[in-house]
Amino acid sequence: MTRTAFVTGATAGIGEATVRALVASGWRCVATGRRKERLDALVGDLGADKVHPAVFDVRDEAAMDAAIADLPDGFADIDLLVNNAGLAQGLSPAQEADLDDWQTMIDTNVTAMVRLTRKLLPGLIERKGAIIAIGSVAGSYIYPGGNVYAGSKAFANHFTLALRADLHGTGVRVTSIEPGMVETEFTTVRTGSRQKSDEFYAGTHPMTGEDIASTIRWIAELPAHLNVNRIELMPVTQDFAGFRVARD
Ligand code: NDP
Ligand code: 8X3
Repeated sequence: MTRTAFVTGATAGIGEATVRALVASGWRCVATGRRKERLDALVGDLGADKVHPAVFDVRDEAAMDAAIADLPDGFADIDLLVNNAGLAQGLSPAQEADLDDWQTMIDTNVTAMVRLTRKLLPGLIERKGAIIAIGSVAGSYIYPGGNVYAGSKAFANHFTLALRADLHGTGVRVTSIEPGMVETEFTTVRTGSRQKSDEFYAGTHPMTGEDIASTIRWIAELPAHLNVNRIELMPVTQDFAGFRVARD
């Protein structure tokens, strides 16, 4: 039987690669994002029988409700929720950061994720489905300028693990995927500059959206009795050493 995934943030990066990987393995996908033309292109590439485009801003609860209510036959019974949509804005130290940037990250990475999860949970329980969330190494290891992004991803990592506890006995599988550097549009969005993004990844051999997508697909297709609780991935060139001291 064809299974259906609901993948947020499918207009770019990890989410787009995830839709492509899942469809290649026979899944149907609800693909979400604000950029309609990107979702239309995905439907054009993969087929309207495989991809349903749901264009909405995840911060808009009414739009989220309408997108869920409007799911057509064949896409309405969700077996897998991929909580992927998210962003960082800015790298300024907390004392200089823009409060609007902080609010955008909280609204997107925290509020929208928990809202969508809560709304889809009854169906996921009914079908003994799965939730895979994209947290981040930024939720475990601190770097300067990470502040609210790091906090939002610590929330994502822990909310996902907490879901596992609440869903104990339901048969729903829950996984927190926590990647390090993945070259997507993430750093262009964070810095507002494609050039800064190119400089950030230059020479680092970062992971790709496809690397994370193949991990998502692997986890989604494991036998029903097996749960990967959390998985942390980094490119070989990145590590987690971070202690610093300030001297007089
Ligand atoms: P991209 O910028 O390439 O993709 C982000 C996706 O999120 C886009 O599809 C975007 O769609 C969607 N999105 C952002 N804000 C909204 C919104 N308000 N409403 C709807 N959709 C939204 O970045 P990545 O693929 O790298 O990021 C995906 C996830 O992975 C994020 O949660 C990020 O925090 C996480 N992550 C990324 C890492 C990296 O190094 N790249 C490392 C660890 C975690 P649109 O703009 O069309 O709305
Ligand atoms: C972003 C991961 O390593 O670029 O979530 O900060 S990193």
